[in-house]
Amino acid sequence: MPSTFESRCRSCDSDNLEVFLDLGNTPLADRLVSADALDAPEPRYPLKVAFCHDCSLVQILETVDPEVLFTDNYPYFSSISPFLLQHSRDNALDLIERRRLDQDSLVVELASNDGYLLKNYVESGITVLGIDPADGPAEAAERINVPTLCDFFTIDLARRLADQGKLADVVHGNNVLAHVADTNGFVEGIKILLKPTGIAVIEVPYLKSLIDHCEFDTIYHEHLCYFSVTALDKLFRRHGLYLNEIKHLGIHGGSLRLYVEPIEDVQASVSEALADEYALGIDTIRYFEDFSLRVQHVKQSLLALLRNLKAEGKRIGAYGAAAKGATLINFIGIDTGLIDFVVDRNVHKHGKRMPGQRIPILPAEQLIELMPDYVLLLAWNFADEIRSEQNAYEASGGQFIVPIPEPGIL
Ligand code: JHZ
Repeated sequence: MPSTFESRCRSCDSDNLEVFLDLGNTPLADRLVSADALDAPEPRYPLKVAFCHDCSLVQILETVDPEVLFTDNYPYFSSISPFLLQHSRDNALDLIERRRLDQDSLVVELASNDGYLLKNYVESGITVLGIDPADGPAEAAERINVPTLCDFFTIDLARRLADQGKLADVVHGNNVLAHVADTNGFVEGIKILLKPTGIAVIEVPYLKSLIDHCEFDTIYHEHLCYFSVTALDKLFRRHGLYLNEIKHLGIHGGSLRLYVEPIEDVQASVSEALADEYALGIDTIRYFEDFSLRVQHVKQSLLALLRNLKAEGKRIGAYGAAAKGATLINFIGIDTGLIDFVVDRNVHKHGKRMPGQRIPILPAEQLIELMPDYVLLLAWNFADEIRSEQNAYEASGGQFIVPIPEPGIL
């Protein structure tokens, strides 16, 4: 499977990159292994994380072909999480009010997945267009009346839409900016697609949260970039777009919602975040220098915890066949000798196995029947939601283990 090594910054094209974390060679995090592929070898790709000394962007150096990553059998369906659905609905309702959107407005979402966000606009009679290259989620969106173009968003597609008079009042892009190989092309495409009075509302996991909480498992080949406000501000300005406002969100271990417009009107939320990041030194390699050691510490202490429990004869399962779970188990070396199975609510994942370690994935309802002594929370970002769904498991004496920021029993 094709991949390319990048020696230049994905944002500013500098060659002044410095690697500060090497997670080894890992399999693709969302390439779950189906029963008929158990004998086939799984390709692995280097996972090295670098800092750009010129524009501060943190990024991985390997680009795996997006066709391989996101088209056939992409198993991620946003609508699995009620929390994410509510979070998205609140976002849409807020924008309908703030921007006074009506029947004449157009809202476009890049990476619209199964229509989890746009359906809220459809409900209000607002015209929408979803764009997503993954056929399974795109078909699911069509089934709930969210018109979806099954394609990658590129400058060319933005031009075609603009030529057809399809200019957007709002462009959404949640958890997609980090996923695109042509970072500048994607941002330029947003500029082309937006009305001069339009706004792009984009969510990205926040680099500061990743570093502070040691969320190294959120690093995998789908995520090419890891954003600070400092790096984002530079990226948007290069394309005549302005990061005017940000909100800090708890979702996905700590994210930013970015409000980006063709007109400059920078609010205090942005200037304060830039000042905070400068004070922390996020624009220098020093900020990242001890990260690799901290990651090694999590690896050793989680392995020790799981091995000790096994030595006591305990049975251990896991919850959440998440992409981040694939990084965690493969980097740490958690295999079927330690974890018997992973449960998950997503039916598209059942019957498959986790990449690399080949741990079987079962329906979430089976947890209470199988009743392992401990469950490693691979989807630790949804800990509250999962614990409330599985309260019978805890009530029956089961215990959850969190892997990060410090491995421990809840
Ligand atoms: P989840 C995803 O990563 C995908 P992942 C993507 N790469 C991205 O950018 C990030 O999010 C931000 C399941 N689950 O969403 C669903 C339950 O079973 O944290 C998922 O398989 N029961 C685009 O895959 C997994 O857990 C539940 O109650 O690392 C969670 O994966 C809930 C809430 C989830 O992200």
